[in-house]
Amino acid sequence: MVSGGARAVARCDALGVPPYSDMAGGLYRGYLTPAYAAAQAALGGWMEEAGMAVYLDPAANLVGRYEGTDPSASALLIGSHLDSVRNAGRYDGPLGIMLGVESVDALHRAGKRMPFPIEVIAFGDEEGSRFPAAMLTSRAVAGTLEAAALDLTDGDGVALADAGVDVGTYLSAARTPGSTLAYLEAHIEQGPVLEAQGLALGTVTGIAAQLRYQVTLMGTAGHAGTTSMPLRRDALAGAAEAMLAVEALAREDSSDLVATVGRIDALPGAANVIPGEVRFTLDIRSGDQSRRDRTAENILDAITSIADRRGLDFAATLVHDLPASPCDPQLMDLMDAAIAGTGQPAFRLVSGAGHDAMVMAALCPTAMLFIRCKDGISHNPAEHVDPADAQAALQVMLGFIGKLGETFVAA
Ligand code: HGY
Ligand code: MN
Ligand code: MN
Repeated sequence: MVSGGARAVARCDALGVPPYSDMAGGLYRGYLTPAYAAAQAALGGWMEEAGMAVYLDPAANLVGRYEGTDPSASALLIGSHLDSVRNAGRYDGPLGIMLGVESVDALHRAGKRMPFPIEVIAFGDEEGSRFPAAMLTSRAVAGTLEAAALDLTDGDGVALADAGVDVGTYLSAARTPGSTLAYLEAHIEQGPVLEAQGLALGTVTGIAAQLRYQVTLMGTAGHAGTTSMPLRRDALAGAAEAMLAVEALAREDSSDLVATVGRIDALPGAANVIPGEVRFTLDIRSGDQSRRDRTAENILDAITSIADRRGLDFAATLVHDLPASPCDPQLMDLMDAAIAGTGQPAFRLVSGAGHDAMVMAALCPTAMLFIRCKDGISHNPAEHVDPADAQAALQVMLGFIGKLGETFVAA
């Protein structure tokens, strides 16, 4: 018989191709796209088979609810995200959801109810790969999203309001404080630490602080053949210099600080036109928020100087500012104990990658379990997880849920 962990991996694989992907020959699943709807339909079926009542919340997150012995008790939420980056791996996000489904399936098959309901939540937008915002849907659930943040348009000019959600009721996805016992997220590590330690699993201590900007440099579009070099206001050449400054300033800091320009659009985008406008993303992270903010200021100052010297106009819009998010100390202890309970050594590590858990921390205590991935590769089709590691994670999640139940009854 296939283990629950192996089935979770197989389900992620099944969702890695059309119609669950918006691209042929690889995986891209954007928030509210046809592939997103298809993946929700498949997931809803799996949730029902696992004994859950399925519903869509006002932010188009799919939720499966498994009642506890006391339906009025606050719920344990288990989740991760269903969307992906472009040309993605198959496990970043979906694996945490599938392992949540498998956790409930195991309880259901054993005829077991916890003293609290369990809800498995598949968040819709974590990556920010369609609209220029990230963690939109967990921010809606955590109640930290403002109405103005819903004024979004994707790269094809489709407004969020026209993409299949009602922006008038979107914020009502917010859960009331106190209604959620805890949030548990299992996720591939997306880094090499566990593999280097020879460990399948680790308890996450916290998530690094993230800043994200959308940067615009404006020059003058002009004829590539007739505009002499001194007369040019080339926004793309300015952006190239700005990107090297980003890299140099991040390198100057020898801590965990990282800065990335991940996407660039040069307009009008023709071989014979000097680029008049360039837009690029800027992502800056560190476990130390003040270090992150200091470097961000230095980077923005450096780009301002480059723009001034080149006669370009410069604007940077803050997309998000996510504070460093420590996981709950008591839940970390429970996770360590659950790992030890399966005969594996407990091990703790920090997350440089962002997760919905960092947003959910505004609502309730959070816990994260990291699962080893091959060569630490993620955001890449080569992402790989050993089904045996996923099965080990499932055993730990069940141990964690059991221990949470004991704590709950004792409290
Ligand atoms: O950007 C991140 O860290 C996450 O993978 N969304
Ligand atoms: Mn990701
Ligand atoms: Mn992820």
